[in-house]
Amino acid sequence: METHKHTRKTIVRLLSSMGSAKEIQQYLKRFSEVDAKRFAVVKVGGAVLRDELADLASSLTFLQQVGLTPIVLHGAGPQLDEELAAAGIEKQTINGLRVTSPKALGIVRRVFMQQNLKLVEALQSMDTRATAVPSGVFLASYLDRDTYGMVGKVDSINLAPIEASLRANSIPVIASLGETDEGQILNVNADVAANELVRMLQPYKIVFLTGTGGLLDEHGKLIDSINLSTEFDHLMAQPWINGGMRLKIEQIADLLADLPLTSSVSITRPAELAKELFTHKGSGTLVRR
Ligand code: X2W
Repeated sequence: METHKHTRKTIVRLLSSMGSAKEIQQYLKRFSEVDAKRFAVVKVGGAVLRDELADLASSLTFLQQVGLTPIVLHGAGPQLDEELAAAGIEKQTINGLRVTSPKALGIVRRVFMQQNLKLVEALQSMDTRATAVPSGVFLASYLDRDTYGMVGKVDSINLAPIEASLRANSIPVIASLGETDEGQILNVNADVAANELVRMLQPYKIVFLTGTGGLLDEHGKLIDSINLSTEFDHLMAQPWINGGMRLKIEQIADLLADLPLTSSVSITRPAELAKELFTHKGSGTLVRR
């Protein structure tokens, strides 16, 4: 009951932050004409699961209520930082990837499963159909065992669990765990996994939900849009672009280079997902090639 009230309130808030009814209808019509498998891939950072779970669940619920089923892929970075530190395992990353020992992998696996269920349960408590897909999607092999340990690179993608979920109009909630031919689970970076999924599905909408709600400039101000063809070199030369953001922009540039020219990537926050999808103005940062 409480959650229903919450949903209704959030939807009213979502709608009032959005554009005109005509504008929303236009987008709804366009999205409903897209093959269900190719509507949207939404990557959810671990920080969003920690800090904005209610907004996330409401926004995804709203999409289901208007007949759209996004494919959701999540990370668990901050939760892993916390649990690994609690186990006395020191954090080490190389090129933005977490070096993962066999002992750490046990924790990585458990934390991913917990976070996956947390989102699925938040959705189901709002009567939203969601399917837990904690592993089995990313067929992987060792990236470089000597350097990174139990970290995977994605070799191919098994769409079967995603398609089964979509056929039931249920939101597939996928964790970025990889699995080798031998059934060994590996730690895959969630941005990397999302990019591979996008390369394969070429969805209509590509959305990254982050704690910052977009890319921020040197003053912490949101950057509305980035046109990589004219701004990439200039952006990369800025001293205030930090490691994580640099990696993200580079990965998005690589991704967009593999997609049709008209593709773009949106980086926003859960409370503004509907605004991003259903208005001309959008929300967060829009990155184009
Ligand atoms: C990541 C997986 C989690 C992740 C890690 O261990 O942190 C590697 O780096 P976010 O919250 O989306 O950053 N894996 C190999 O990417 O989560």
